[in-house]
Amino acid sequence: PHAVHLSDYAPYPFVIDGVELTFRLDPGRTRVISRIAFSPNPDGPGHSALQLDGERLKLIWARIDGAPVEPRITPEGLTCDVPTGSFVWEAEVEVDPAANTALEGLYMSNGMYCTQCEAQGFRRITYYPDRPDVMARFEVTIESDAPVRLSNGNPQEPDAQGRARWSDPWPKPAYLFALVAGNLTARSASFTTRSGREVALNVYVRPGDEDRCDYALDALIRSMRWDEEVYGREYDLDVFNIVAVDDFNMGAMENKGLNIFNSKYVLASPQTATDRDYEMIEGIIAHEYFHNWTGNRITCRDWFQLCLKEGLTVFRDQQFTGDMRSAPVKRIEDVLQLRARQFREDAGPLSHPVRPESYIEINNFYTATVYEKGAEVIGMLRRLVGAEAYDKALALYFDRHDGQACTIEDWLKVFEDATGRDLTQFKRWYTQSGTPHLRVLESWEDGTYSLHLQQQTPPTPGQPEKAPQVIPVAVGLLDPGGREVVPTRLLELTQAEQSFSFEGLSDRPVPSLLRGFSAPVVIERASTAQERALLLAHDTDPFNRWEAGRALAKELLVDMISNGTDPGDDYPGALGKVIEDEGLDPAFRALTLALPSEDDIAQTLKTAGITPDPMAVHEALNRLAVACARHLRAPLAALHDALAPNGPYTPDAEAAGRRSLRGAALGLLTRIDDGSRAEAQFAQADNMTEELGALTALLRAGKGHEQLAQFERKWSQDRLVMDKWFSVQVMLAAPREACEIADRLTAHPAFDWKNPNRFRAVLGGLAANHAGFHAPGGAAYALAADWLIRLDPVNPQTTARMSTMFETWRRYDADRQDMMRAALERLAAAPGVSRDTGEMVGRMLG
Ligand code: HT7
Ligand code: ZN
Repeated sequence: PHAVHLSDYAPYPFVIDGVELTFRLDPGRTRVISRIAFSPNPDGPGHSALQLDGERLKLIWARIDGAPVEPRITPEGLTCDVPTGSFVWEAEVEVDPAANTALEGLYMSNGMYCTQCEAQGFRRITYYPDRPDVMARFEVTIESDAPVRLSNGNPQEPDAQGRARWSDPWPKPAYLFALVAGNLTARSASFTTRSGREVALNVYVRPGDEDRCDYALDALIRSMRWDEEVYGREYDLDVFNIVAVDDFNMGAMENKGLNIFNSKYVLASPQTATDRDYEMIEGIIAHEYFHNWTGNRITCRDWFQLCLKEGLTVFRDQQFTGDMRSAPVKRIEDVLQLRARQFREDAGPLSHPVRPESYIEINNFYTATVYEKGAEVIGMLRRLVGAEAYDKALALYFDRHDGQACTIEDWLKVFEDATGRDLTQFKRWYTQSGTPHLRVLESWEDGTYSLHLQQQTPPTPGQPEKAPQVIPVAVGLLDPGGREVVPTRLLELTQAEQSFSFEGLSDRPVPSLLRGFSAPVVIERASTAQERALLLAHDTDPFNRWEAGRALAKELLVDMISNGTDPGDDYPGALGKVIEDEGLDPAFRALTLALPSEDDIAQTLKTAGITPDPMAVHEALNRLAVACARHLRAPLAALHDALAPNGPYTPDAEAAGRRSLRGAALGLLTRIDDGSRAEAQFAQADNMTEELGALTALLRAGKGHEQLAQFERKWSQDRLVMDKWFSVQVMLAAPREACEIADRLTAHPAFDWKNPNRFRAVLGGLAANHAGFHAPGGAAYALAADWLIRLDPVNPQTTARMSTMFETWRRYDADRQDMMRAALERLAAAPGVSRDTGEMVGRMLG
């Protein structure tokens, strides 16, 4: 397979004046009739043959200006000679949705037709220039006896034969096309935009699921209002439809006016969804809705610019959740995610820039780097120019580029024009891969405190040398008593090394560095446990307060693992002060109480030059948890009692925060008690957060087998809850049992391995059990590889994505490296390995 390069971009030779599509739906033989009006592109290369993308299509006939033609067909598309000037292409193709297990293009899920076209799925529906810079208006006719037939845009009266018709007035690239047909039922509401447009809102689900749509509908309404209030963006069609689908490769898709969602991110009731599920639903509904402006109205010129829409839309959904819930708590959650997924990616063989320069399979670049680091880059830009200038730049962006397919250069030019700032150096955040490390040295003399900052980015694949980046470092200073003596100041580090001074201080201060996690970097600073404890107790910046606790835990764990030391009482004591502080948000206290993950500790050890032993990491974390539980037994029990539900479940942030603190307390207590507290919570729970919280506390402590069986009996008919049942028992299994449990579950009658959610629950659960996945002997590596090899021909996209469970293989000892490499080599050598998986494995083996 050949690589595509950013530098090879060339405009398409034609523009499209209109597209008409007719679908005759049939499970095994759907016919798609297209009529596409082409004209020469004035910005194109001049007269050319017509080249259309197309894969797995059976061409029935084709015509140009009404005359039959016989194009040259390859597995990737077709070429056809065309007249100079404008012409009309017409064709009929046949596709087989029932046989489409890859879940790209037109496929079936539980008897319902649906589509997934991003990134390049439309070419599996009909012959078309399947590239984001070709934008066109679509008219769609659907012939099917399904009661619900949907496409993009506004619904039209059915035609004379009763066929459903849709008209989308907004030009769009093919990746935003969508069609849904089936026996669905809707929950509906309406929204009036600020200019008075009445918009019908519908959430379509399988019959029986309609009582689980209210939260999604409410989140949609709040997203629409927020985008008007904060970004001045209004919705632009008469309807906004959301459809929940059980078989879906990712979370959701922002098709114009017809968002399609993994049902996991739509359906919620207190009994079946956890607080985390509710928060994810709110965030993903918002994310897809916000794409209507950042992605749809202004789209990407080519797939290298993916971060243009994804980074900005993630940044917007993070702002939204911060506004709906607690901004500091949201920031901590986002940084936890960034470190767990993006820093991990950047530290391994899959590291790539936020704007990559080449790819073999674009689906492999929907990564934490493009999404989450892409969002961080926007956050830094906002921090550097200020909130007001950011708003001005965004207004200019929407004004200047509405209806266009744009690049990162366009985006940065808007900021340069709006602020007068030169962003040449800032652009390196888009082009350089790797996580910068910031070494911090300090001096103190005559009331002047100086910070000497040095930046350095380790080499990454294809980028041995790095140039200095612009790093916004938010700093505050505390005096030794914990009083803030210098409030937050934004330092702009632009050189490889630079010093910054603070004068007129009476005592040597304790710095609070990188407040709010002002840049996605790793700070290297030798600091004492006393300093950390001071920040944990007194920092005015909530993020750094949490960060100080986290750093204390990590340093202690590294010491326990490397030197065999005991956990001691200092860390549990410092935690105790936070959890008992009634003035602090319970959600914040819960985050402070949570220990770092095993994967995080393994990565921390590696960065410190120590080869992690997953079993030692597991054991140290257990010991620390037990020490915290013993030290804090009384306050934890008091919290668990005091935070017991005192009314019916509500999913709001405040109630969820109380439950998360209660859950964290229970998790620790169950490690040292006989399990009766968790068993009682499990038996009494009237909501999934409390029920699953109790079950996970029991499983983590090696108990709860009876509860696991009860849970299965109770929920065997609920597919989303059963995904939880499959995943928790693998994820929380003891290291030496995890692989056997996963293996046993793959033989369970409900293990429908072609369903991505179910496959991820078991095999993803195994990979998420750090010590279980890396348990001695390598059985988990082999089991995971066996299943990935089996899934690849059926669903390459999900296989390739899940193969990243092996991306850290170079982190471990020689024995584990050999076994993980062998698993990857087996995947690479699988007969007919997909382009998706082949590319990922090739990059991982480097
Ligand atoms: N823009 C959407 C990405 C997506 C996707 C990409 C590749 C293959 C399948 C996919 N499903 C959805 C989702 C988003 O970022 O909003
Ligand atoms: Zn997105």
